[in-house]
Amino acid sequence: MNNEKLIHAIERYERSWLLFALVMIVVFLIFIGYTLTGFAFYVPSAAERIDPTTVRNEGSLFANPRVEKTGDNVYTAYVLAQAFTFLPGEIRVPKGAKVVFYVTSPDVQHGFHIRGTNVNVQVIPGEVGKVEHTFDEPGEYLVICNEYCGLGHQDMIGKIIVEDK
Ligand SMILES: [Cu+2]
Repeated sequence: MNNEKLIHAIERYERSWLLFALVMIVVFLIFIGYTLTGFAFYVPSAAERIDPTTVRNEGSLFANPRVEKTGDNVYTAYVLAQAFTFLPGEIRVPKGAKVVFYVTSPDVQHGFHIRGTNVNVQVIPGEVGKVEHTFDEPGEYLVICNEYCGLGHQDMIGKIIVEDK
């Protein structure tokens, strides 16, 4: 093989790899787009900033951690993730309800993961994290802190009860 032929052969080889990489990128983009539309994909967002030192004071959105009905089959939960509990410790909603969670921390960083769902938010003091989920299956869901927050971290567990009615 003379030099020129060899260079052409390499170019062809390179070109096929480039093409393969491009096809894979397109395939990945299609998969991501598909999950965005088909799997109740929800990106947690920072809803607003809040002063973590006064978040428990009267007048604050989180002074009284709670879940309330805010629409037709829509519930809004104001959750305080603190060392080492979630408030409210138990949230009750009916089956099929969409629950909008606002979560914040008065102390250190925590995690808010609802087992068996794709809800998984980092809870940062000073920020209100917003995430939503529709509970189609009745049952008990555990809320787990999955960001290390101190000695009680492994016991930081909450509960969501989805009632069948
Ligand atoms: Cu925690």
